[in-house]
Amino acid sequence: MSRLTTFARIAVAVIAIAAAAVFCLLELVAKPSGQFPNPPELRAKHHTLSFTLHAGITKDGKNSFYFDGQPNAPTLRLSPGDQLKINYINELPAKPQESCAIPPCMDMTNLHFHGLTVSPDAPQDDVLDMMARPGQTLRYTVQIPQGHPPGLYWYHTHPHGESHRQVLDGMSGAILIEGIESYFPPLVGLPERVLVLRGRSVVNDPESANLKRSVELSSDICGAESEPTEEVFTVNGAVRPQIEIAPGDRQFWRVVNASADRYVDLQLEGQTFEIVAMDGMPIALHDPNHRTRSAEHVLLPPAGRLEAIVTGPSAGTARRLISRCVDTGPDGDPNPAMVLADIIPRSTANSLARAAKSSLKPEFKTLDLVAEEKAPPRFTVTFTEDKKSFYINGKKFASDDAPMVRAKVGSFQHWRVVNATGELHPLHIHQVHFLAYAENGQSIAEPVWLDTVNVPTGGSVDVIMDFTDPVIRGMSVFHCHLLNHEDKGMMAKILFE
Ligand SMILES: [Cu+2]
Repeated sequence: MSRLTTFARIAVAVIAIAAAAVFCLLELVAKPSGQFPNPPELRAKHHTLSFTLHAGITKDGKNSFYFDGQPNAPTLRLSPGDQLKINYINELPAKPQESCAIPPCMDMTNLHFHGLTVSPDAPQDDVLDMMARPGQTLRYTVQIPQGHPPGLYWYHTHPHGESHRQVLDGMSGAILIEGIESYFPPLVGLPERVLVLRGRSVVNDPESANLKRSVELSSDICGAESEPTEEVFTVNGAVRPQIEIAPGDRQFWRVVNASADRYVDLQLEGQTFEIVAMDGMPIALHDPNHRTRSAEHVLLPPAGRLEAIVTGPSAGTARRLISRCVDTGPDGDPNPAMVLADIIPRSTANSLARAAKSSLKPEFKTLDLVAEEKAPPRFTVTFTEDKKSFYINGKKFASDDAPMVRAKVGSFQHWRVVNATGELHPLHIHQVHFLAYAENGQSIAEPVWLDTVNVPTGGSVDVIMDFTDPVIRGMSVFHCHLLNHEDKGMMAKILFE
């Protein structure tokens, strides 16, 4: 600071005051202490949510989003029809302090709005041409369509070659498109929890042994794992926090698996999830007669989201929120069972926001896709890998690639995704959702609309892509959402035309 001129000091003060003013305007909701809080939130006002987000380095040398001077990523609340404006300033060092999947690291960064059906062209959800080098700023203006489904989405960085490191370090946050209670009115009045699950690397962490012990659930070998686990899960940044819910109380939980490369098989011990939405898509939207589904546990691949009603366990019973063991295959990374949080039987009265009644008019889409399901696939995605690289249809991604596939806007298309490797891979496609209806050639009992789907080892998944919305026109991508694999080539371009 001693080298700052008086002018620079004044400028810093003016910027700080301006930032504080913006901060107040945006109504950052801090929750009372003593209860496990939701992440801070920003709400759109007058149909616009506008703020500045920084990329920087934390005290311990990790990449991080900074909002309002704090290493934090606010939850963004918008309604269909709103505009999201983000000034994203890259203040990462020109000389990277960490290693990344494809050296040398460049500390480039950008934003992806995962799952949103918005334009893939700049200044919207463009991960190909919008890229900030250290010192540069990106200005996003993302128009949320009027008819956008309400639900949980998320934002994270997406620079090819460096995505894994940045997302593993925690560069991610939740996006809520408001109005889900219009599809399931019993949500009105329920306390809402936003739970952002991230992986935290314990490699080179002096606390590694303690951290691993604190979340350990079973000493059994999980699947084919042969190496020690390298990550523990955090919930809203905390390792094994305590989450309050009074016995018998119902809460609406909105959970995103924001880890870079770890699966979550989510279970609340002794309880059932009443599933309202998956990957931001209300179950009711396509199935008005069966507005929820129930499940003991739910597999969330990296990037997957679950929105569900949970009920507080009876008093005196210790309950935990856990991830069950996920066998990622003989070539996969260890993904052992882990405790995510302890459930405390205590009232949350007044400490959590409650869903208000929505004025959104639900639009139901009961589609008959049987003919397309029975038709042969119009495109097949095959995942392969060798010791160094990862491929889609034998091709390793390069930024100057032509599109691998072109899709006419206005159609539903049967795609098959084949996993010809010895480990799991989750397929994600930008801009659109798809109906996953068959696994390994067998019909799925309850087909589900997703934007990220797990593809079993040596197996396949059949999906119906929804390319009907004209807003998606432009160059987009699909890729494996184990971001280490995406960085090492498992991505391809698609032109929506
Ligand atoms: Cu993969």
